[in-house]
Amino acid sequence: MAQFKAAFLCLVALFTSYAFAVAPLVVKGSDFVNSIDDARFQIIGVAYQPGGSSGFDPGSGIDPLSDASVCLRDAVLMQRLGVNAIRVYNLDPDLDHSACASIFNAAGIYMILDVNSPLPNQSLNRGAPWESYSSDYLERVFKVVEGFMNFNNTLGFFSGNEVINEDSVPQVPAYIRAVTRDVKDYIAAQAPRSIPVGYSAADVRPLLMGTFNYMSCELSNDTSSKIDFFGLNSYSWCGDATFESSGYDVLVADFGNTTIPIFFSEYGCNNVSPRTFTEVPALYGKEMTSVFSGGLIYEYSEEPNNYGLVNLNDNGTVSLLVDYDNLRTQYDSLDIGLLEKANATATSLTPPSCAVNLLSGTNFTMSFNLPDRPNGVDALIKNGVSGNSSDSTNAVTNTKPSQTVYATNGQEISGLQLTVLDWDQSNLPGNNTSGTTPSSPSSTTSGSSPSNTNTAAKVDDIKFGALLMGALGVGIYMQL
Ligand SMILES: *[C@@H]1O[C@H](CO)[C@@H](O)[C@H](O)[C@H]1NC(C)=O
Ligand SMILES: *[C@@H]1O[C@H](CO)[C@@H](O)[C@H](O)[C@H]1NC(C)=O
Ligand SMILES: *[C@@H]1O[C@H](CO)[C@@H](O)[C@H](O)[C@H]1NC(C)=O
Ligand SMILES: *[C@@H]1O[C@H](CO)[C@@H](O)[C@H](O)[C@H]1NC(C)=O
Ligand SMILES: *[C@@H]1O[C@H](CO)[C@@H](O)[C@H](O)[C@H]1NC(C)=O
Ligand SMILES: *[C@@H]1O[C@H](CO)[C@@H](O)[C@H](O)[C@H]1NC(C)=O
Ligand SMILES: *[C@@H]1O[C@H](CO)[C@@H](O)[C@H](O)[C@H]1NC(C)=O
Ligand SMILES: *[C@@H]1O[C@H](CO)[C@@H](O)[C@H](O)[C@H]1NC(C)=O
Ligand SMILES: *[C@@H]1O[C@H](CO)[C@@H](O)[C@H](O)[C@H]1NC(C)=O
Ligand SMILES: CC(=O)N[C@H]1CO[C@H](CO)[C@@H](O)[C@@H]1O
Repeated sequence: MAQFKAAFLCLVALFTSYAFAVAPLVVKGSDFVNSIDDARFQIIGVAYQPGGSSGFDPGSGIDPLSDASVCLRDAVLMQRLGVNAIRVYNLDPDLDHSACASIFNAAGIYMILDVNSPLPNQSLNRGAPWESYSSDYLERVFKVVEGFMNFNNTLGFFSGNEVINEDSVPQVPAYIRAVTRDVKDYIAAQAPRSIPVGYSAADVRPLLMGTFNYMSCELSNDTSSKIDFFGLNSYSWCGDATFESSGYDVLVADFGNTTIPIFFSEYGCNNVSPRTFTEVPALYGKEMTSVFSGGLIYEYSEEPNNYGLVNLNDNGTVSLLVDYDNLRTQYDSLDIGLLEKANATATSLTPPSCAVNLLSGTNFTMSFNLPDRPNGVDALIKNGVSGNSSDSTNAVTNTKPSQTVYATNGQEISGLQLTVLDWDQSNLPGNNTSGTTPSSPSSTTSGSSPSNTNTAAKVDDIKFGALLMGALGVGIYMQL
């Protein structure tokens, strides 16, 4: 009987490890670490917003993580590329995301999720944050948390994206800390584990360090308002730049004292096309990994602003672009051992206390007085909101995408398949690749043009469009 029971438990264990891949990550000092084995985790990621920032249409019943067949197709191509994380911006909290979350989990890919959207009352208004900081707004935010808090591959939430810039009023930082506080209090009251919450900043250099210090310091009278990690949207390395010419050296010096994880929440300048991603070896090399925890390339799918790694064709097929091959080549050459090495100094750092001498920048706030919660929000936190929350991760049984995928040479790639990772595994470059073409699959086409060549989009146009949307955007301020 005991033997039978042991065998049965073994089977259960096998099944469990088959179905559920990644372990939750936790923040320790300035590192993300695996909660099971304490290995350091660095983000090798891509921004994932098929349809682009303007494609978000909650009435349509579709968002980037709602269609399992699309998620399977993209997870397989991302696994093959070598990524271990995606960032998803605009989510409809009324949809069921469990199938997609389970697919990315099985692929060993974590999710970083923005709780806001560009629609009215779904993000802070940088001109008058007190108008948008309402219980309706926070209920929507909590529903996003509710929809993702049960998945072990939820790496974290962004409580804001590029809210602070030259046009934001001085009160904005206090409101971002207030939203961060409310999200963290909601997680503490309702989620099965502590999930990190961070802020994603535009690279507006005069405001950057003030923003970072304001958000990451310890406030003894409002402890949960401190961010757990900081994302920087940085487009300062273009073409064959260097560590110095890109200003990455300045970032490393400026952020050298960080007590929380920092990473590029968007990067990948496209002024020079095709992109060869020479910043990738710099970001994951010795000079930067002591301060940065990787980054997310902007962006998976080709959209009007020309940052795509793949073309999502109207007929459901996918065409890989040369940037996909170039990025994969760069990822494949990374020293994974270096990336996973934990550093006892880094993991034991504690944040500084908030004080005005940490702050800088013209018109940057000097006040750590945070707004009180709007009426009714305490009750939302205490009682929970009714989001579309799946209890847990499902087993992924269908591993073969139904869509055709074309290599950069136009040939169809056959044999594409999701590799379901073992428990406690996340994806790594060079592992878990699938798919071949009739001609040599490994020939990279670096140097040739993407099939849909367009000249690189004008950075300022993109920025303007994104600011108009009032939320996410490609923060392109190369003020070196
Ligand atoms: C999530 O991680 C915990 C360990 O922190 C583990 O006990 C649990 O089984 C995991 N759940 C899934 C669905 O993988
Ligand atoms: C969850 O989403 C599914 C479709 O995505 C929908 O049919 C269902 O009604 C939603 N449930 C709730 C509680 O919103
Ligand atoms: C936004 O929220 C405010 C305050 O709750 C409300 O008065 C206004 O009608 C809302 N606007 C939209 C477009 O929903
Ligand atoms: C980092 O901390 C050291 C020691 O406290 C200090 O001298 C230095 O100015 C700090 N650097 C930055 C960029 O804040
Ligand atoms: C370890 O972490 C500390 C604190 O962040 C940093 O100063 C140091 O350079 C790191 N060492 C290595 C080898 O990365
Ligand atoms: C789908 O569309 C792409 C891009 O227009 C085209 O190259 C491909 O041949 C089409 N495939 C099918 C099966 O229609
Ligand atoms: C600072 O704020 C003042 C008063 O609102 C304004 O006149 C000035 O232009 C601002 N300066 C900058 C650099 O934004
Ligand atoms: C909380 O502490 C900060 C920093 O010490 C201080 O500036 C702020 O006035 C305090 N807020 C309240 C409500 O006491
Ligand atoms: C996975 O990747 C690591 C690091 O690149 C490599 O050492 C290892 O051999 C790979 N494993 C498999 C099964 O390909
Ligand atoms: C089949 C296969 O290649 N599996 C690998 C997938 O990636 C993980 C982590 O990178 C490896 O441990 C597996 O061996």
